[in-house]
Amino acid sequence: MPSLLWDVFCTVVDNHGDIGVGWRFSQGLAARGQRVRLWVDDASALAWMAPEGDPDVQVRPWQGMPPTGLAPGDVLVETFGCDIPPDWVLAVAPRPGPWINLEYLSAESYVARMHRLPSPVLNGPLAGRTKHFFYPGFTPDTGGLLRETDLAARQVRFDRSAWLHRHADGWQGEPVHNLFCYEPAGLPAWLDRLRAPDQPPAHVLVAPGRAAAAVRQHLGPATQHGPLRLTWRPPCSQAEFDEGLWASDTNWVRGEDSLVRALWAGRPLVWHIYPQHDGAHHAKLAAFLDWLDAPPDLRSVHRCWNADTPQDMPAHDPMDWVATLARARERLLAQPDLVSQLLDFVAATAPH
Ligand code: TRH
Repeated sequence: MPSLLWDVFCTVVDNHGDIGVGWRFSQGLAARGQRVRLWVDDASALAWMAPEGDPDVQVRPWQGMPPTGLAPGDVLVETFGCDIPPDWVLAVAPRPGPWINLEYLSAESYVARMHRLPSPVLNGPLAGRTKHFFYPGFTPDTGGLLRETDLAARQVRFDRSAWLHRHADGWQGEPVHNLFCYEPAGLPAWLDRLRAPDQPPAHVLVAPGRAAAAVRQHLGPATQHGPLRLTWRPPCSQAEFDEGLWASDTNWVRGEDSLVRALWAGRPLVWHIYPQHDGAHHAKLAAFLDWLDAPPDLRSVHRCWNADTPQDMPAHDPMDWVATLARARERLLAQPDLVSQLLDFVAATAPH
């Protein structure tokens, strides 16, 4: 595929997933020889998420009126239905070309049905142009997941013990939980269980932001609580965030991007799904657990972790989930990644 200029649009709704996915996606394009303008309404999180930037990804402010005199781009990407105003479309893509609507990730069955469907614009200044839905997903009939070309090689080179000695304060070989969540109703009970005097030593790497605030609200700022040791993690780059997932025995992740990264880590994981007001996240979670072929105790733990009110978490040993997650990773590695699939799709739809 020749080097094209991609205009990727991203709105930060809340949390870090929108810009997190937008950045990984843009970098994935750049790694495959493409040039990207990433238009974002709030790029502040990139200061810690991607401090080194990327020479082939220009981060540009998406505010107000479009700048004049822009070089025309080749492909337009709207992430998560962020709805690019016509003025902007005409400024960056004066010639009609591929226009992709990159959607949210789900394991639900509608994804395969909707993936790649056209959505013609019927009215207004953009009438006659066509957007195409592009759905990430877990199965070969979807757009797949973001995955770097060198991911597996970096994982093989990774030195877990050295990483934990550097980043987990006072780590002495105890099992490590990586905690990146919202405010699960079951969090206080989970922490209380880990700190009970009869429990073996455990270490929790607490992600900054909402996870840290929720833990601090229950335990205060101290780092040692009986057998439980906490490390308050600072905000770090995506590369280091991923390494934390590779290093941990169990990854308690949330949202969209960290779930995918935990799947690549291939370690036991529990997902705190982004809650939607209409409760649609319950079906989304169930579909994911079905795809994962999750054993009953992993499903029960997910039910508790995602419940609106505290519920007793069943006895479980995350080590029992190792094979399930390893199999999931193998299945996913056998499928083409999202950026490669999108490049093929654009090559097939672009006017020749
Ligand atoms: O932050 P999130 O909860 O984002 C969510 C979800 O994507 C959700 O689907 C979306 O609708 C909502 O935002 C608006 O969780 P997520 O998706 O895992 O994104 C977190 C990103 O932050 C991910 O790219 C990893 C990155 N990160 C770092 O790079 N360093 C850090 O220190 C931390 C804590 C996160």
